[in-house]
Amino acid sequence: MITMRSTLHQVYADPVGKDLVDMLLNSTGKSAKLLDNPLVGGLRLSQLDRLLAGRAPGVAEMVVSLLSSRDTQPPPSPATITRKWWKEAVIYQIYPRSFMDSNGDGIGDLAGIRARIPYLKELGVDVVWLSPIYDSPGDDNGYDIRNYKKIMKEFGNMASFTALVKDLHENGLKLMMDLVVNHTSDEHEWFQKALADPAAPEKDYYLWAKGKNGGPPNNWTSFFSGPAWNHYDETGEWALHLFSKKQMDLNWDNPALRAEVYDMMRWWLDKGVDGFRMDVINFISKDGFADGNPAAGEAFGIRGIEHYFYGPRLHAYLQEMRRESFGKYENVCTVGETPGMGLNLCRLLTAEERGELDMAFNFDHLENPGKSRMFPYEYDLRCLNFMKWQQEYGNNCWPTLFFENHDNPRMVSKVQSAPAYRMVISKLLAVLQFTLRGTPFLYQGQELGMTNAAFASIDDLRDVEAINRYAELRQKYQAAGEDGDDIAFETVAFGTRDHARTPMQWDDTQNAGFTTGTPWIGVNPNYPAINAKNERENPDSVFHFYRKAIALRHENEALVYGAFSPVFPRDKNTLCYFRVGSGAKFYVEVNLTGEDQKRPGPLSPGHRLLLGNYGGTAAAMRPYEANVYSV
Ligand SMILES: [Ca+2]
Repeated sequence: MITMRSTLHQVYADPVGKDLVDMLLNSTGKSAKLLDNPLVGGLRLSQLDRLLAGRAPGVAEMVVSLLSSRDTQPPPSPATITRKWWKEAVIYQIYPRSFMDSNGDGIGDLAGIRARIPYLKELGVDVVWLSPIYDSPGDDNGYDIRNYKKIMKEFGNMASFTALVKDLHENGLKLMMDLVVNHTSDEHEWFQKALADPAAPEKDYYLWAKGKNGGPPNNWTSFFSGPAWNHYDETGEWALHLFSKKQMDLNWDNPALRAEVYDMMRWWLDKGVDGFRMDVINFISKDGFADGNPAAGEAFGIRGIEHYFYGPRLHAYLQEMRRESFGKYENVCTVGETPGMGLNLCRLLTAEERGELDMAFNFDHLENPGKSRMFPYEYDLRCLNFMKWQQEYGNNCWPTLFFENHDNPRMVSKVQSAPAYRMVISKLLAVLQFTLRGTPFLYQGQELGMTNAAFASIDDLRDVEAINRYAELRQKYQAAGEDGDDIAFETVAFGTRDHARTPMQWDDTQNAGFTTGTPWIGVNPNYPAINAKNERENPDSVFHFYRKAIALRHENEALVYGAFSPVFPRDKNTLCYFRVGSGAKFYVEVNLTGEDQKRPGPLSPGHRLLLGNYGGTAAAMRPYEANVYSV
């Protein structure tokens, strides 16, 4: 039991305590080695604030409160791994708005996706995950849902959805839908009913509170800038929105709301959906509306998060969700988007015997320690924390392997902003994704080595997060009497999610073959060189490397279920490991740096190169060289 008298060592010995400390250290770029110092490790929580010279009041109390009121002990790892289809699958994320436009309105659509099924087959993926395609006013590009049982009109209708499911299934592909149930659009009929009649049962589907001193109920901030509350004259109250002003948080403590969500999930499962990716699913349980801790808010860039990133009823709601929806169906796969959840928290969410989710996305590896997406820096691959997840996640849990998604700039551009080694780095990412333990998730265009866009002005951006952040930064500079427009733009241009949302580059015709009309967001001007048509014709392309890597994984069980054993772990410049199982053995060596590196271990005549991003080996490992051998 963790109390204010516990030492930092005792906190770190608690699995969830370890996650919390790691998260705090990571956000400040410090290492857990700090705790090896007995003077630090022996400190009691009650002494923490004095140590930090009063910079973090209330943080110790926050840690005690979380650790004493939540599950903190994941079940132990069993000796064997259960076989599941989704552990063997490769999942491909499509951002429908930017994938393929079939009717020339400049917006990708379901018929466009259908037309590209042969491309997905050629690449060799098994599952398509669609970012939201539900009816939405589009304030956050579909993550603000107006009607859960209707298709966004720009994307098609229920007939085009049914046709897509049929074609995917006939081609041996499964379909994973995005499930956005932490919030709805303010245009959802539930919210509209709540505004129209405060006595309507739907009012209690959302989170309302009275204001304080003429302002919002507490000091929480929204992920998309500004306070996390809107005031409504209709009700005389404030309603919570952790994201945009049009994304209203749902009240999961209301059983009627939960029943509506499960009913909706069954409705989609009955239509043949094979799985769900669940948007910010760990935020659904809130522990009341007390003020957020300012120091924690500073560390995580968001105030109030300790009240909902690991809420008191999270596990209960996920267990109930499984029982009431996807648990009633065969072979459904679920993956949670779980920001802020560390390794042990993810173990609690995904250990098989707990009956919650199959997999979770942890985002720690997407930024270097102490760095954030919104501040320019070059990503150092030596900071990849995969080892921990490969070795400590347990046989009852299964990792996700990903570098890109619709919320993050292109990984190849993060490593090198002017990617001289674009093809080499893109292929290195494939080597890791397809030879480590876990389920690989590709994001559209990653298999072509697509790069960040060069946005010239704020008018080029579409992302609500970036546009709000820009306005906030400008205001800050103006208030300080400075002209900061350029700095404000450069900051958001570096980290904007729009880098991942430029249209898929199909060929070298106008608009990269994405649309015959005007695309909703500009096409990356490098499309005449980087496009699917070129790459399919070139056997050394990034595309064919991904195709071969996917095939290698599909043909070799050892790369899925085989044991993972690292070698030369003290060499920080390279990452080397064996995968062993089913009578096969593979050796993987990766140079994580942009310089030549001495090979940490010798290759013998028994090492046969199967896949390598230089097409052969040399005496030294060249910049970002990555090779897979059979041994
Ligand atoms: Ca269209």
